[in-house]
Amino acid sequence: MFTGELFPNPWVLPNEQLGPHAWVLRGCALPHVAEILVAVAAIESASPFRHMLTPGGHTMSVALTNCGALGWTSDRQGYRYSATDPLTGQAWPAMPAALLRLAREAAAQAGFGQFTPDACLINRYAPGARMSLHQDRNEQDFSAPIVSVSLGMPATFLFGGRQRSDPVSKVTLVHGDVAVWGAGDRLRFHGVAPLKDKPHPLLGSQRINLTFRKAA
Ligand code: MD3
Ligand code: FE
Repeated sequence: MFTGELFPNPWVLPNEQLGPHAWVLRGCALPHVAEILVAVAAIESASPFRHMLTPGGHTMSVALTNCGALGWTSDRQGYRYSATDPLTGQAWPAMPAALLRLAREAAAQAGFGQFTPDACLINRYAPGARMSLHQDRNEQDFSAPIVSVSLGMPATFLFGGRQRSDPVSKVTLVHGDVAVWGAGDRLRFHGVAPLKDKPHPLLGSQRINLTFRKAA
C-alpha cells in the first residue's frame, strides 16, 4: 500500500513478505482505527470478552469475542465454530460493514480476490498474555485466506512452517498492521510471544487482534 506512493509515510515500516502467500501490510488499518474501535465497542457490549477454557482444561490467557455469522469457541469438548455465543445464548453480533470492507480490501491487496469472511474472532491481550504455536484448522475451506488486524501494543508474532518442529521466525506486528495468509501459507504454525507491557497511546496496556476467516 505504501510502496511507490507519491508521499510515502516514513513512520510506517515497509510491507513485508513472510511467505509466498503471506504478507504484512504495514499501517493498512490506520485510516480505519476509529471505526474499528467503535465497532469493537458495540460488539463487546453484546458479546463481552471472556477467557475460554481449552479442551485440556486450561484457561486461555487471551480474552476473546466474535462477530459475524459464526464465532470461534473453545471448551472442554473442543474447538469449533458456533452460530451462537455460549455466554449469552444469542447469535454473535453481525459483522459491521466497515470491518468486512477492510478485510476484503486487505485480502485483495495480498492477491486474494473475492474474500467473503463469515467469522471475525477478536482477541484481546493484556501484558503477559500469549498464544502458543498452533494451526488454524477449524475452518471448512483452507483455500480462503485469513486476514488479521493488529491494534494497540506491539506483539512478537511467531511464524513457523507446516510441521510443528519447523524453525520459527519472529516478526513484530504493531498498531495498524494487517497480515494476510493464504494458499500454501494458510496452514503454517504460528503464535504470539508473551506480550510486553509497552502502553500504547490510544489503547493503553492492551493489544486487540481481529482475525477474519471463512469458517463455513
Ligand atoms: C498464520 N491469532 O486467533 S493472528 C488466532 O495475533 C491467532 O491474535 C493471533 O493466531 C493473534 O488463531 C495471530 C495472525 C494469524 C492468523 C491466522 C494464521 C496468522 C496465521 C493462519 C495461518 C498462518
Ligand atoms: Fe491462529
